[in-house]
Amino acid sequence: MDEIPKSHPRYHSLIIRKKLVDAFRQGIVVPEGLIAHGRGEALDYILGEKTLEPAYNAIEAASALLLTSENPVISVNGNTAALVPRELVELSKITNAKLEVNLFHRTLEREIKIGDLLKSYGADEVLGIGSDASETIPGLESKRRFVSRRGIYSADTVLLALEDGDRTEQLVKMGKNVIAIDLNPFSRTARAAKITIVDNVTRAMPLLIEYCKKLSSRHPSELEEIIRRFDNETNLKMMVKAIRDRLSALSFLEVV
Ligand code: PTJ
Repeated sequence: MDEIPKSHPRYHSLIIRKKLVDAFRQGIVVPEGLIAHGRGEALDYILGEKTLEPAYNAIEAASALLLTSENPVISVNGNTAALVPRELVELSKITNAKLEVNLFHRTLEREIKIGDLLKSYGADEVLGIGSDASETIPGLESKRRFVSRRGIYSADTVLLALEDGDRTEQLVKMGKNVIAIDLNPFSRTARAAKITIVDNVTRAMPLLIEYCKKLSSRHPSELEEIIRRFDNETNLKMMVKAIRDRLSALSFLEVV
């Protein structure tokens, strides 16, 4: 593929596309993942491709929750492995969270490739591969239902990104704290999660790392207060308002 010139006005966006297409060619991302990215890209365009205030609040609460959880797990799919492999591993180390591969379009070959990719970035262990995913999430029919006993099955907190709503809802029914990263504030995942970060995973993950580092010296009671103060529904409403304001600001395009 041709080099993307740094001077291109949409350089960052093109780099993200390239990462996904390369990972698709390597068998890490599925074609459906490229379509899902297109939806995300459109939403991100409306956000102005930047992290908005409500997302910062959600990132702070999510960091506090990860730091106070006993068995946090970071769920990894094809798109997140392609976009933020280094950050997934770094966040898992800072928060003592396990990494688990959990795919909608599940094949053993992809699980192994994603596991190997994370290990190449320094992960010591990657759960959910092959027979390790021996437990089942009740009430779920997709192949996402197969999870690791030591991982998502017994987790108190699960961080996931680019997810379909079904599994989020079932994880919540299992009593888990779900932290979702999803550019779509209207999705079932966004509404079902305890904390939803409406932001691009490529911006949200480095910020989560930064906030976890910053908050790690705080007393647990302070972290619990941050979590207690956060209300997902209110935060999503603030996000929708921010989107509405952005669209109004763009209304100079209106044809009268
Ligand atoms: O790798 P697999 O087999 O597990 O499959 C992964 C995909 C992404 C194909 C699967 O989870 C899927 O179909 O997801 P959905 O239902 O299309 O949901 C993806 C959600 O993520 C949508 O709400 C998108 O707006 C959002 N999204 C897309 N790109 C990003 C994003 N959110 C945050 N950051 C992004 N870069």
